[in-house]
Amino acid sequence: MLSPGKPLRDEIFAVISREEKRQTEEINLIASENYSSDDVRRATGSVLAHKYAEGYPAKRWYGGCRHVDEVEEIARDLVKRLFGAEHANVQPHCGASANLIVYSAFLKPGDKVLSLVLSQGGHLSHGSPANLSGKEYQFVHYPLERRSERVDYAEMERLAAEHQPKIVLAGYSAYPREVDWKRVAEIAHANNALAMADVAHTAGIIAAGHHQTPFPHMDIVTTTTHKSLRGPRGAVIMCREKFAKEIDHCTFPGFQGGPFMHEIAAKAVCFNEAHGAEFKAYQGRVLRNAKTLEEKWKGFGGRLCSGGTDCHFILLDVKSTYGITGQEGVDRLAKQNIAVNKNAIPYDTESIFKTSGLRIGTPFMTSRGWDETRFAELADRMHGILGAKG
Ligand code: DSN
Repeated sequence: MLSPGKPLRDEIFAVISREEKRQTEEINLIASENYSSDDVRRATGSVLAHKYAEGYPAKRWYGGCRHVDEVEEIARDLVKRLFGAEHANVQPHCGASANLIVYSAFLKPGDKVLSLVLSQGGHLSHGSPANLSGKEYQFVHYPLERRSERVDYAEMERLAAEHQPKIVLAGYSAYPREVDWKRVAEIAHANNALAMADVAHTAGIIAAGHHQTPFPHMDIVTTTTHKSLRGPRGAVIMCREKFAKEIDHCTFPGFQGGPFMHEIAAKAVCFNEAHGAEFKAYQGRVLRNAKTLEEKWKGFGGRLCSGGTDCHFILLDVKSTYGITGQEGVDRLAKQNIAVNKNAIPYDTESIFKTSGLRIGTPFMTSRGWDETRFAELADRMHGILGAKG
């Protein structure tokens, strides 16, 4: 390790350059990653990072907030219009925090939440025992239906009636199908529960109008901004107006201190881009490219969880398709400069550290200009790598 000083400073920037090169040369199929615009990154690296602004526009604790007030107002307004929300809080630093903020706003320790378990496509912050959500609150999990590997809404309904949760949570990290928001909201409301959506993965597809927005059915919607939405690292909470006060109060001062105004400016840039025709076309390409992967692996006789995809990735059962674990799949592809993540499949018999699946996503490479032909060629190549003997 170099001593602190100029050589080390140069090394830090050299590392960043190497990562930039990796991101432009390696094939990235990680479904939760994307390549943001120069404008998003310009806002992220702006002087707004220097500003403390605890509070909300026109109600700040510190002076000098007139410009950051403007940018937060713009971000809130743009994201509300994208999703059809009555209220938005653009301050949450990340998706896991956004979810914990919502829980803290409406639950007491020990209260029940109904969600999908992480190993079937949920998220750590949806009640994993390893996460604060699972330690602080009592999560009950509805299953995926075993044969179709789709959300079992009838079982969700039965469990909601039996457990009387305070929140019914839908929206997932590794579930390749569109969610029936109306059905989830009806189940929640019939049991006096709040209907909460976590659309971190599909936010861009929803913003472009290719999937239904959870509003007006769902009460509260969280999302990150850096996945399919192609913005900066960060998150947003949207809700009905009647929940705005609790959400804002639990975000600040309840959970966070000073908002990251540079990230909020970058969120505003991202939301503005998401209102444009090019973004809608981009999301259409993301979906078509994922369909191409589905069709190719169906042609190879491969097994796709839930039988295919409605979104930006496929979940490939590599155990039954190739007789290898997800970890082996990741390792084989990494040697060929293809980055992908192992993923549990529904009712997986492998450990979470090995898994039987690969989640193969299209947003990043679509941002880099890849079309259906490139994805079809890639699928042929990956099939050869994953199916190779030994
Ligand atoms: N790490 C994200 C994903 O890959 O889905 C979720 O936070």
